[in-house]
Amino acid sequence: MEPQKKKLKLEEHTDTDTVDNHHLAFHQFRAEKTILVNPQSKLIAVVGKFPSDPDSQGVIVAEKQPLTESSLSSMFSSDTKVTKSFQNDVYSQYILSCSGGVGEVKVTSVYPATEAHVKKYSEQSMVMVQETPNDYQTITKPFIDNNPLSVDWVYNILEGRSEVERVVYNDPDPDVGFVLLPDMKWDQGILENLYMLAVVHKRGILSLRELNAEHLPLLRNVLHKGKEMIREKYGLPAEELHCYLHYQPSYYHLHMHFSHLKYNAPRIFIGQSHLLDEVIDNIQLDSQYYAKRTISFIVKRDRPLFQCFQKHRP
Ligand code: M7G
Repeated sequence: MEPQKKKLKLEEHTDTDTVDNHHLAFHQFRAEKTILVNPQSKLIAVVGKFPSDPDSQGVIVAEKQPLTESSLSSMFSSDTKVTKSFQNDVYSQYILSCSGGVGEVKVTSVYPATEAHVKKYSEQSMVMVQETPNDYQTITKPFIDNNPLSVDWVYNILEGRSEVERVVYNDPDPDVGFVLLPDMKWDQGILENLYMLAVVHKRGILSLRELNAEHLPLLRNVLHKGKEMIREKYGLPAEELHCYLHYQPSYYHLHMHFSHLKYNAPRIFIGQSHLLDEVIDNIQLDSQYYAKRTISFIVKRDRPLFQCFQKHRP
């Protein structure tokens, strides 16, 4: 026998209809409890009831629609309200309030952009590279000397020319000091997406590869003071934070990333990130640890660095 379909709480005028053909009357739904909020998936789930059926509960899972090419015309329309968050060198960030159902969009712009920027932001397949100490000297180091993305934006931060009001902490010591501020990728809206950047004052330390025992006081200072300042400013305890370095970085001026443990931060995965705690420990065991070891890293296939590796190690 056909199971009897329950009469659900439908739009008022369809009270006698079944669920198959009609919308739920969302305007009548009373959310009682939020059971999941996922800012990264832009998703919320709630449990609640329709007052006209107090014996039944419903779960509603709501998810924002992703942006598509058709969203662009709304975004770039003259009706869009534009609010600037910050500008540093060629980089700037805005909140666009768009019509046409697109809503609020966080926008990062690079203008004017070089070909290297276009490649950095383009979708590409990834490849794994094993970089020996000799490869570093003969391939990576010459690449860095000739082709790096400009770090003028870093100097603007260190010298107080840009993002001054965004700085959370500045230890001006030339050897162990650093500036802590929100990463361009975090709009400071949702704590679970916390993504902070610590940029060291000392110049000339290109990356993880160049770290040794001489840098231990600097690394410890960033780790401990950075966590303390994030707790003070955002109330987030140290044990809910990641602190790590990327290898390879995009910008060759030493910097560290702090992110919320719940945040699936950009390039947090194996082959790209090195926990600062472990970096310190490795250097304590052997000052030349990062000079001597082979380091594997994942890089986009079209990035100029991978092309250099292909040229030298076809
Ligand atoms: P990376 O590991 O060198 O490169 O990190 P990635 O972008 O490939 O991860 C550099 C970090 O600096 C990134 O997380 C960027 O989002 C961040 N960043 C880059 N720029 C140009 C700026 C900027 O102008 N201001 C701030 N606050 N962060 C930036």
